[in-house]
Amino acid sequence: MSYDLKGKRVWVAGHRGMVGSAIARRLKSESCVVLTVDRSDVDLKDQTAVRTWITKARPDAVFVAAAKVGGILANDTYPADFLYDNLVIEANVIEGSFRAGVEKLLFLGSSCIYPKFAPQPIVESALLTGDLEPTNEWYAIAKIAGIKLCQAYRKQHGADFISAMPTNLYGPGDNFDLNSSHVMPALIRKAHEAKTRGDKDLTVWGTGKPLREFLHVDDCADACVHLMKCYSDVEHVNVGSGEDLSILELTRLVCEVVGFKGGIVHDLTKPDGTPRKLMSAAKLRSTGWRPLIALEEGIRSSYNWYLETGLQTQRVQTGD
Ligand code: GFB
Repeated sequence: MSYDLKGKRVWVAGHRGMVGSAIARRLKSESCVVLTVDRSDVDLKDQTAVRTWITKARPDAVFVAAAKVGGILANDTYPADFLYDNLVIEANVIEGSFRAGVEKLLFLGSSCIYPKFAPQPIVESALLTGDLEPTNEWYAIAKIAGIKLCQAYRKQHGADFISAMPTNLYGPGDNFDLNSSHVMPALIRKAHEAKTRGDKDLTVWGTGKPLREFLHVDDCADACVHLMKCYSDVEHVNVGSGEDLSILELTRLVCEVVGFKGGIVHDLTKPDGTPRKLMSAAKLRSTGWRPLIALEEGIRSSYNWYLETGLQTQRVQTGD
């Protein structure tokens, strides 16, 4: 089964976000017409606005990369926003796409859809086999609903809607705000600031023992385009690197790349979250895809992006 993107009108919903912008960059080499719309023109939480826009824009294919995202603390602090916003955005985009006769749609979820204590590495069939991790169950429930919505349109109407579940992503366009970010950009910023100030220590949240898998967002975008072209089935597909490391090991690696030589201390008032969520990469690998960006190389390029672009944004936001 293959879907040719050549000459197609392809809507990247969420093109301002880290994942959406990476998909839009990746699509430049696909000879397709990339469609985007800014939030100021169409609020994806507004069903009428979404339906009207899709009818006019006539996309053939859609990547649903629009979502409210954040790290462990943001997820735990704003459960209503993470559940409601994500449910409404995905429902509007998926239903609107179906109504407008979209030929192919790829919905992006997250590795947090799996049970907190799922056997590792986590295979796709582990979905809905146990309780979720409480710090992000709201986001997880919304993402599970998105997978089910794609499956429901396939079952009821034969729509070719598929889902991809990326692991923890990082890269250009990441959020470096320490309260709402994921661990990778937080550590890059903390290590940079600690080095610049000449601090003795850098503080990591939690015990440092949780294990996490990381994938560069450009690899994720490449996997999504690959799946859009070659995958067409009910079950979602894990998108990961197939390798994980502890938060403490990650902290050491980031400090090495950034050049911070001080110590590491732990803030045990912050949550650890799920102990481990290494996803099985077997299904995606069996389709012939593999990641190209090694972790250290990815951290180095993310740090460079932070120095060249992220820091400027931060200065504008804080008025420094
Ligand atoms: O990336 P992160 O925020 O999210 O945190 P999750 C991963 C681990 O890093 C946790 C630790 O054990 C954190 O306690 N950590 C250490 C830190 N220092 C820091 C820090 O300075 N900032 C942050 N943010 N973490 C998210 C979910 O879970 O993963 C989302 O909440 C989503 O729903 C995303 O699924 C991919 O990996 O725990």
